Amino acid sequence: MIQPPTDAERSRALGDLRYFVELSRERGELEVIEGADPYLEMGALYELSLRDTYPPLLLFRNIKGHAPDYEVLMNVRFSRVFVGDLDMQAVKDRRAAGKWEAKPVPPHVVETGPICENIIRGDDVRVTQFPAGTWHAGDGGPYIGTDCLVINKDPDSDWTNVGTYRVQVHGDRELTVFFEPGKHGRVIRDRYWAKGEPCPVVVVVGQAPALGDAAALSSRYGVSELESAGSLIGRAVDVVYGEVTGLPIPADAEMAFEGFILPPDVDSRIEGPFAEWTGYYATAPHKEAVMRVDRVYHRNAPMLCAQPPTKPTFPGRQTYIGWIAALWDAIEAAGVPGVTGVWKMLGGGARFINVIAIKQMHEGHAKMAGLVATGAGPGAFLGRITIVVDDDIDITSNAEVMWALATRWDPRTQTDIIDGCWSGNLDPVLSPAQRAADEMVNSRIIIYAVKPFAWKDRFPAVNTVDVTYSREVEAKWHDKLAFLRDRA
Ligand SMILES: Cc1cc2nc3c(=O)[nH]c(=O)nc-3n(C[C@H](O)[C@H](O)[C@H](O)COP(=O)(O)O)c2cc1C
Ligand SMILES: [Mn+2]
Repeated sequence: MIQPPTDAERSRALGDLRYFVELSRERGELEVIEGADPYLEMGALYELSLRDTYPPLLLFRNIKGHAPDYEVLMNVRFSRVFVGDLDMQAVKDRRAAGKWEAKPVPPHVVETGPICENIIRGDDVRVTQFPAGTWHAGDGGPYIGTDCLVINKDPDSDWTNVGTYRVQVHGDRELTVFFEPGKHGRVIRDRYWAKGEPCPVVVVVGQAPALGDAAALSSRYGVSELESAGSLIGRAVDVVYGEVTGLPIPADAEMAFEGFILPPDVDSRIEGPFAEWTGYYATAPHKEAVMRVDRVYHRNAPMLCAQPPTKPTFPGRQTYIGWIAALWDAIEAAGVPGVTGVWKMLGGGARFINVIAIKQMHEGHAKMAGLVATGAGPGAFLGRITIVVDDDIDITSNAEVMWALATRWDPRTQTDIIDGCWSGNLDPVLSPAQRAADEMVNSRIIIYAVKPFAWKDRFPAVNTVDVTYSREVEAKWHDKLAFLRDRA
């Protein structure tokens, strides 16, 4: 198996998309694809690539119907260089390196940068000249923003937010941005609308991987993800100010659209449907306010990042190290002791199934962990199931977690069900009536699959060979037995 990149390589790559591509090429993890069709074919190839746990970086060139040097780059967020190893150690390393909200690095303003190599203004703007995939057959149109940054600024403070929200193409100067209720970009947009003003906004497509990472994580309200990204890469992110909005734009980004989200009564389009990460088309096509594009900035031969959702069961999609680290940080920050691991179970994507391992220290300890995880910022949105287990369970293994459920959980006495929790349009189980009433909440379950504290020392002993003895025996027999020798 190919080794993960060195720390130095990785940290440089996270701050520099073009180096990221070069490094992946050197490591044999880049697949260049010539002549694919952005209508369905690119999406199908992408989904095929997710059969691997570490999918290759896909670089599409000579995309059908587009100028040859407008390229699309996929799988940045799932690639080996980005995720490192998919194990608990990766989460621990990420936490140790992270704490990025605690030591933000403000961006550094520069006069110009590669993003200014081409600036297209006003009526010359033609968004449709750039390749945007129609990723799945049921989609309502092409989406140029999937692995993107949406930047807007609170009108009443200095807070500049950066989030990843999907962006659909409707015309040469018309996009829509889909924010779920409660997401920061939406809270900010609505403040402009409340004043009767359009919301200034920048959409970046193609950015340093650390920026994409920070944009997709649930940073705290009021925290700028530009500063979090600076902390992640250990230096300030260079930004230029947009000509019409004054918003910061990463100076080495590949492409940026700048303009305004008009109040919905001025111009709206039908957004969606769109194949979502839950594995469904749950959000009904609906009216979404138009973002009118006044400027396009792009580098020469831009590489547009894309990462459309797929069903969360593909092996190549199980890469949520940053999200897991953020949840663990939040649980500890709330004062829960003895947490030995946090994980997201296969099949639940980055949100649905939280697993927390604890070394039980007192009565009610498991409850603390479960309740906090269910309500914490990085766990609350669509965190439908939280499972608390003892520290002897390997929570990176679905089978081990299911074993804990099967053997340590009494459904009636070791379960909490909590109503009225944060959900969104994407949630497949929201009923038509709830959607009609804009009732975006539903229940959560917390499963305490732990040995009951009061008699945990009398709980039946676990059936297993002692680890140290097992290693001794393995060493003794290794060369004689094929099933030991040929083990990967
Ligand atoms: C590839 C990708 C696409 C996403 N698309 C959306 C989206 O369309 N709408 C949305 O509300 N959140 C979307 N998210 C999740 C948000 O990026 C995430 O909740 C983030 O925390 C939002 O930033 P905020 O906390 O500043 O609001 C997406 C995440 C990823 C990784
Ligand atoms: Mn935010």
